[in-house]
Amino acid sequence: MPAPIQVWTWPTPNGHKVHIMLEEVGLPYEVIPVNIGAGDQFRPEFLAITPNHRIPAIVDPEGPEGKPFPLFESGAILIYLAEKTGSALLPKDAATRYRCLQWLMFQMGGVGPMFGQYNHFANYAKEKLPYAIERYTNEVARLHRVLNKRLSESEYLAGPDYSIADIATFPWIRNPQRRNVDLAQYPAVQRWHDAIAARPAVQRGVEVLADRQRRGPITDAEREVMFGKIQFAAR
Ligand SMILES: N[C@@H](CCC(=O)N[C@@H](CS)C(=O)NCC(=O)O)C(=O)O
Repeated sequence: MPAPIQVWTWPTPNGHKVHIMLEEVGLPYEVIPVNIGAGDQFRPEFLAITPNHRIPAIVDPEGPEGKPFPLFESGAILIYLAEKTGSALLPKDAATRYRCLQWLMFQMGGVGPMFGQYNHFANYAKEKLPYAIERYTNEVARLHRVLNKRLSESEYLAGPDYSIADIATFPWIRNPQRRNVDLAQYPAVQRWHDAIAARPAVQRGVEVLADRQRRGPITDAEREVMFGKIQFAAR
């Protein structure tokens, strides 16, 4: 039995990617909660693993050359865990593998940051700026259209099989009401979402730390931690 992988995490879409992946590949793992609304991401023990003070991060006690190995950035973690386990979730065939990486990068560089900005301006910002809300509403809709086109032509993002590209994207598509999106407008995305949501590993993954999930509007204290001086202090 391999030593458990430490997962420094919180129940957010980027955290869920890693929880789902670990459940899919069946590696043992130990969850270390990092309460990002309370400022745990700035604790020295977490900064020793990631200078970016964002979840998720992992420490594999049996990393390359058998040494403990810290890693941050959810996309890199998905690739690492797929390669570590030899999983077909990172396809072996060259063309499908690059297609998988292409859609993984599309999630990391497009879906995640743009949906995140939508959340910021529509849900977190005190001042509601119409230009910003309109821009990110349009971008969220555009990205759903791109996904819908791809998924009208292909069962999953990389091709006929479920892959780390789907694992990265799914947590951002679930709970569409948080982005004021009606998935019925994107029938191929809805079909894909429902297939992934039915997977037992996915159901277990999204339950990790579910009892710690933030409910209701953001508080002033959380806003200060996430967007105030603490966030931007030199470290
Ligand atoms: N590109 C990073 C993004 C990580 C990220 O933004 N994590 C958020 C939670 S989903 C976070 O830790 N936020 C804490 C903060 O903003 O202080 C990844 O995919 O791992």
